[in-house]
Amino acid sequence: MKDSTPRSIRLADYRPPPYLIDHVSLRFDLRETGTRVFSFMRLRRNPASEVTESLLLHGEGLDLQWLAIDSMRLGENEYRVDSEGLHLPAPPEQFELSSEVIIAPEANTALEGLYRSGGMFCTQCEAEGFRRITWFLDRPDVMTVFDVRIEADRERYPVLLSNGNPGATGELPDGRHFAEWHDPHPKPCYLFALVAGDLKHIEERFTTASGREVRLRIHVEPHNIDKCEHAMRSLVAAMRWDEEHYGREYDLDVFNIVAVDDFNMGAMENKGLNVFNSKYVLARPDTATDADFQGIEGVVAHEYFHNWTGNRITCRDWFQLSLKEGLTVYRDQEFSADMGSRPVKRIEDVRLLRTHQFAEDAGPMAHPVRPQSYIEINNFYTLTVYEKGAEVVRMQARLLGPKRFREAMDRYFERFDGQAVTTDDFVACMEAASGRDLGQFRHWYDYAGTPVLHIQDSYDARKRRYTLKIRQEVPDTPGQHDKPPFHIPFAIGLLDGEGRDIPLRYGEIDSDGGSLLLELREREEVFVFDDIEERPVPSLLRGFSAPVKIDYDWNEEQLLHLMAYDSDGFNRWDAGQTLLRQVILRMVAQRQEGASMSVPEALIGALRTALFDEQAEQALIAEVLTLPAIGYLGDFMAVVDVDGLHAAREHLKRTVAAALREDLLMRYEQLRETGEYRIEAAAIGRRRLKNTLLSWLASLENDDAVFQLLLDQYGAQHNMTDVMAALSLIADSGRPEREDILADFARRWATEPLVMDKWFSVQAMAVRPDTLAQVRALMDHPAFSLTNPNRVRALIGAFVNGNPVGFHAADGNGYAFLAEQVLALDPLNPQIAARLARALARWRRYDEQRQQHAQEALRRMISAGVSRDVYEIASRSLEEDAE
Ligand code: B3K
Ligand code: ZN
Repeated sequence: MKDSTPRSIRLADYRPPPYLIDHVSLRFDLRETGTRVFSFMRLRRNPASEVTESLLLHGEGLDLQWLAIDSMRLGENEYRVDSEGLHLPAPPEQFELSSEVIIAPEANTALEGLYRSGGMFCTQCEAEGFRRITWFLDRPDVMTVFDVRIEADRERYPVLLSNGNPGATGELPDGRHFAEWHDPHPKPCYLFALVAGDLKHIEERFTTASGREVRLRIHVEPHNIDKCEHAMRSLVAAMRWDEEHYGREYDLDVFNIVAVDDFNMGAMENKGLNVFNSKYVLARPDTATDADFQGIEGVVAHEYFHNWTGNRITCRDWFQLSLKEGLTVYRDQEFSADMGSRPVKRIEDVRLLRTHQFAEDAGPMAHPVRPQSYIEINNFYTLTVYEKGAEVVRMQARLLGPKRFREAMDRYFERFDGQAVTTDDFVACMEAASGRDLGQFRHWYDYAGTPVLHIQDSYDARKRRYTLKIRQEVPDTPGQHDKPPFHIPFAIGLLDGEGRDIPLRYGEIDSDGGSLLLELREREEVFVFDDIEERPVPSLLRGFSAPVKIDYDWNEEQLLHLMAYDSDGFNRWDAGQTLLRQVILRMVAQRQEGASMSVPEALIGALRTALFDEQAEQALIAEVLTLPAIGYLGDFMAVVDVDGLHAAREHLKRTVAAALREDLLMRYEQLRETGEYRIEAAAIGRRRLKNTLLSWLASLENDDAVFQLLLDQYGAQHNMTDVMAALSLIADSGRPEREDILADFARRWATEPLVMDKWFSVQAMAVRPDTLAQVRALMDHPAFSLTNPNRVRALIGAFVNGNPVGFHAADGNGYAFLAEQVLALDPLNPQIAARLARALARWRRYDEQRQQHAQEALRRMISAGVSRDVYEIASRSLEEDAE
């Protein structure tokens, strides 16, 4: 083990910080090799702490030059430095600590702390990166006022940025210059940021609701200056939206965004200086797809919204991460729903949750929204903390209703502004505003696992009575068994034979003509509805009112009825998905028995009806025509049969496409792009539908007319969405033109790394026998680099997570490849290595032979002596109790 034996950090061990740091002044002397950091900070004993022994200031890899308390240099026997940091044996009640350290950003490939990306300096401090910059109490409940002075070569680093508002600037000897920054808002050090580089910017002025003038700037490398507009539009829209929906205004004179090429995740909400992965800033219609544009809008908003939910009110400790992340994801989801199509956004979010978070919640890494322990906090920036966390906020909003929820949020901002708090504090505001007891609801924060609702219904024609019996089960997860029942908001409707909602009443609750919001609290509950004239078709969990699984024995007729008539758009879509799932799983079983796979006529008819639905948004039709992912379907099998699932999906596509070929072609022609590219909901929906139809058609492998459509759409080069839709289908084909088209794309975009990422991904995701060999070969391509996380995700990540057939190949070569790459990456960037390693977490779901190969790969990682990050993932994946 590189780090001795990794130690678990536990929520139960939380203690307030022994000292507080009221103020810090930092001076950075940025150099190509060896950067000096001078720090002057005022500390005082925390009245809320009982600890009186020595003080530990976190620090890692700092080359200490000198240290002084109240201007008195300390001798070497007056302090101690170890792998955790700086220990001061008996510091005064109040003192100023000053120090100078040398750090090496030029050698920092982990991309945590201060590092180089391209020609610039930048930082990433969340969660614990600040300790790689200088000594500090690197924990979120220590909030400090920061003053920063940056000194650097004027020519190479004309732009010098930090948090807060700009102060003095000026010249220094030797061609150097400086800039000072003052951030009046006390903040935890994880929100510190610094950027220095040769950057160009676009600028906008924003006047807040109360009249404050804010200067907005987006800084990029000069050649990217023509790709910033969409990010700026998104920022302005987000600022307005937060004022209108939450009454939250921006609170500094400037707001800066910087795009950085080497970045471990999407972006970072540093106070007043958001640092972004360039993937979430740069976009032009010819370089970015609709999904990229929407990703930018969502991430720009997410980081901006953190200014209130995260920065002004932050987390007491990292176990409370969902306090800021779940809430901010909920806010950005609602923003995007308002900007585009609300039903489509909901479907996309639920698809992500079901496909990936449910898998996490059912595997060895399962953890509650508020985890109880971790080895490496960076491993807990998970779908559970983010996406399930957002669902937990959404359920509270639903239970309270819009008015009470807004009151609760107002109360939260009022009560906790400037503080570091807990998820309990948040729920307490919900309780206070609504007068409701959310004690049982808190289980959502404390227990892992996706609850399952086992539902049975019956209809008594004589009594005109319909009965729903619901039993909830929360599965065991590692370290958590026999969980109590949850408080679950459960929205339902009952459809009559004509497809209309039957008006419902249950006790005090009225369905308002449509849905009824039931609240489940018991392990088993029975709901009785009287005066029901005929056996209804139940529409369950409308709008996905809770992140649960439904176990109900649907028949085909019911699903077709819901697909056609449900007044809840989400459930109309979901009925189609359930039907598709049933059909595909049945086909897999047929294939396993050596029988031929059959596609029911009724399904083909329903898809045809959906195709010509005049009422529905085009994007929604596209969603209906999108097959459930292999990863999601696998969860419904005792042993995942990847090849069977792939074969069944393909066969289904081919059968439907053959039956509906003329209809698909006609609709495709109608939807072809003619005018100017527009990035707005209706146009995005149209492209989405058109390209979905194209993918159905492309399953007709020997159809030359269809293949010509792919070539034409690629050749038209109308916009990147259409180009990529065609390219990925071409890359997936066995046609001879494939190589020329791929080469053409690479020629066009050789100098645009983010576009080359798309080229890497389509090849890595192609289902072809030679894909793994191709991926290996592409690792030698000049555009690839193991030190850039985007490249790694685009090539290795796309193969491992986006190509189930290739990755889970029975010979184990995919798993061995993963182990090899994790071990190559780990010394460079443990966070990225650990992310990749997760792909093996659910190895127990596969057959014996694959299990053997997966275990070998995981053991190989552990025995190689890996980082804490990878160790935690690999060792938990192998634990007995894991699944
Ligand atoms: N808060 C950051 C994530 C930091 C991840 C550190 N490993 C981005 C976000 O969620 O907005
Ligand atoms: Zn966030």
